[in-house]
Amino acid sequence: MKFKSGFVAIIGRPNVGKSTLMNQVIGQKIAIMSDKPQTTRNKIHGVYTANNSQIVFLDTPGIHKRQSKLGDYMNQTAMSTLHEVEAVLFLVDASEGMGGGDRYIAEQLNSIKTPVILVMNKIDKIEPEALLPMITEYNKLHEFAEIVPISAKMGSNVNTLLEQVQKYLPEGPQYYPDDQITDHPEQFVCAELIREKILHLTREEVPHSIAVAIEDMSVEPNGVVHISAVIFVERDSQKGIIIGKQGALLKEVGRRARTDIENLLGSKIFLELWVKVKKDWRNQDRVLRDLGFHK
Ligand code: GDP
Ligand code: K
Ligand code: MG
Repeated sequence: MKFKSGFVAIIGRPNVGKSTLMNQVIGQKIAIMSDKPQTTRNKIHGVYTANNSQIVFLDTPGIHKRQSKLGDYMNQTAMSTLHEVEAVLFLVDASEGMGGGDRYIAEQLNSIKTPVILVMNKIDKIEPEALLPMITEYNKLHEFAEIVPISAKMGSNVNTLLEQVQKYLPEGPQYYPDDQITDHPEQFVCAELIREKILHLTREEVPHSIAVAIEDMSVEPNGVVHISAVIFVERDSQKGIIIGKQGALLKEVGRRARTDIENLLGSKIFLELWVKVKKDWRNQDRVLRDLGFHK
């Protein structure tokens, strides 16, 4: 049997469970998850190797309405990816029904030739009878190659989904070794884990105004990994929020991030966190490039 391989994009409006699905498939936490939209900013590659085939998943930033240069970047990244892949997984939240955001994406999909698999997620939250009318609605908007209901969180029917995806892979090389699950540098994942903790610990006004950059990551002679990270905010008031009363919030961010990063790297770490104000960074091309948002 010849080896099959290919790239598959996971798209869908924010919070439908794209990162949860990828983590479920890959079996390890690589894309950060939260209940706030726009958690994922870059494309994250997850690699799944099994049954004489390799699927490279691209977890795209959510497609959403234009707000800022960062928003534009995220839309472009998401749409341009769809032409480059063997199949598209269009994730929707079956527990919420079709919304304007889902409709918008389904319509965008009519401009690409790539097969689209409609993945109806969060079925653990609904009665099975609720699926059929929703499928009828979605079928009016696009001719889907397959329709697969799943629960990314519980792992239900995810194997069926993987089998369906494998059908669309052409013969191809093994791009990554068996044991590799992501092609992102560890530094990027560490920065994302720190950002995730801030999202979890702050309210609405902060999350979209932060970026995290790892300034230094080095191994000390005793094996401890020393990481120095900078949290960028847009305003002085946000700096105050992130630091918290007597540094309490930043300390908690560090405590939680350290646990996850130690699990990721498999070694003890020493984490230094700094908070810096970079005014209006979301609308500055140069700053975006420095932070790793490549165009
Ligand atoms: P993304 O923005 O599309 O990447 O969504 P996330 O993967 O970050 O998930 C958003 C929220 O939905 C998180 O709170 C997840 O725990 C939750 N979620 C994702 N998949 C499921 C599922 O299958 N069932 C349930 N009940 N919750 C889910
Ligand atoms: K999210
Ligand atoms: Mg995500």
